[in-house]
Amino acid sequence: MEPPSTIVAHLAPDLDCIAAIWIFMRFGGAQDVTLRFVPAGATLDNLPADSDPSVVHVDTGHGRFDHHQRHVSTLSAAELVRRSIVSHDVALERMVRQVTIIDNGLPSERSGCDLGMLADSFNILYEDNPERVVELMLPALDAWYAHEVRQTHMAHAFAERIEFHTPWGRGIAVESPYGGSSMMAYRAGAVLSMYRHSGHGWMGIAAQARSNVDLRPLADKLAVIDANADWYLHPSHRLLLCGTAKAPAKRISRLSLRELIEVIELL
Ligand SMILES: [Mn+2]
Repeated sequence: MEPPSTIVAHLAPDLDCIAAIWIFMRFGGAQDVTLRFVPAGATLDNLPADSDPSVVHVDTGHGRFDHHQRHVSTLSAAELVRRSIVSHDVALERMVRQVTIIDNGLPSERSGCDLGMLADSFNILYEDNPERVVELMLPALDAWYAHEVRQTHMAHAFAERIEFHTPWGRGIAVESPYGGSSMMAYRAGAVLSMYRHSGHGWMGIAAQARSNVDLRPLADKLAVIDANADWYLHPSHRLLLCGTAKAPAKRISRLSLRELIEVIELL
């Protein structure tokens, strides 16, 4: 569809409403759209929703991007917009599924990412300025999308994981442009999670918090066989890192993931 010139949303825009606007702006070519706000349920100038093709209503007005007349808990305004303008995007689908769950008040498995609360809270600060609320939420949605894109990449990389033996139990190693996810490794029963960040060449080894892993002997060994790399042993002895976004290594390891596994297997 052609990008709309005006998007009509409801006052005190919630996460669903803002996500619907965000999808139009980021995926539907509507970067320079004019936003208008009406009481929830109403339409712009009381004209029927969808009567003007350059004006879309999201989450209000009972038009094609409002879900309130449909009474289906698998729908939201964001989901209707996504279906109509984005054909295939796994990260976006994951994200909008959460928006729909939150919008319908269904129990969510994802407690950490409460952007619904953030939108509600901006509406406290900017009660009379819904446009400001949307403006502040857009980068948060960009960040959430980036997170989902990374999760999608990590899931692919995890499917290609290497499993190996350590003195403490199973190890899982992953190489990807985003490093690896120790959560994924632990969930799969690993006690040791290892990754290589293919872009920067950073490497890291993490052990489950409730384990008896001590990475000190490995750190000592690496200090000899990989002496030119900036390996850092965390005081807990459960984290051994050579380069992270927080502390980029000046000298990365020359070892490959396979070579590092061999060192661990020979401990
Ligand atoms: Mn909604």
